[in-house]
Amino acid sequence: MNRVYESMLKMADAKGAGYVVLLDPDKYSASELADQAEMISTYADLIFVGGSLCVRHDFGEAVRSIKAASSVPVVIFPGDATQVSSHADALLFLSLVSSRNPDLLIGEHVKAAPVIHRHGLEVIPVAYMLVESGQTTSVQFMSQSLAIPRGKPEIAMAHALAGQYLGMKLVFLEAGSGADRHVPVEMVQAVSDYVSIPVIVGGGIKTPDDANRIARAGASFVVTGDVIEKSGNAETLKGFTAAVHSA
Ligand code: 1GP
Repeated sequence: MNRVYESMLKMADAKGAGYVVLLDPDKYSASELADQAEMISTYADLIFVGGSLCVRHDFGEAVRSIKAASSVPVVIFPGDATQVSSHADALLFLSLVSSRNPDLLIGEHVKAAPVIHRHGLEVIPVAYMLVESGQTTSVQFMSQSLAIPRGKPEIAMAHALAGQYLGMKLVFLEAGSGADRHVPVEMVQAVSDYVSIPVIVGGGIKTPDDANRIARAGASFVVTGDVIEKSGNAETLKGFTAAVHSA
């Protein structure tokens, strides 16, 4: 029942780091979603699906069309407890460990758990951490939580280790979609060196060079969303994939 997680571990091992593209259903029409998923899955190792809100589509329907067009695993990266679908291969069970908001630490999870169980979805528990990016991102506003200061890697390290001790399988360092500044490379390095579970880094990664430096600092997975939405074409994807895998 850990099929996707096991394949992520093997992927990170074999390639040094995996390249993930986030598809936020609200950014596309129904037909664009399928086209994007098909193109992305030619280059990326994984597709994450989710967003702070899902106002344009029925979430389950969006996941179904992405999955039908994709040749790589499709993993839900949920904005809230309503973003669950049996069409995905797995779901990131995110606990926002950087917050002190009980709803985001356990409350949404209680609402989602019976639905996930009914769907028989693979669940991957994740220590999700919001890192200061210099602006108010959607995730920061929606979670109404404080981000970890950029210059305090030791705070990020302690949160990541606490997540690991609680049994979480991944750490996710998040600057927020469209952030001006991605998570500092020094913080990625410090957290990756400190914990023994894989580290995912996303938010504000705009160039293949950024992605390469983050992977070289120890990230097991690098996520981009915004840059593919804005300039999304096969060449951009190819550049990011090569940069992450060559790290
Ligand atoms: C957001 O980490 C993801 O949750 C991706 O961020 O859209 O800025 O690439 P971007």
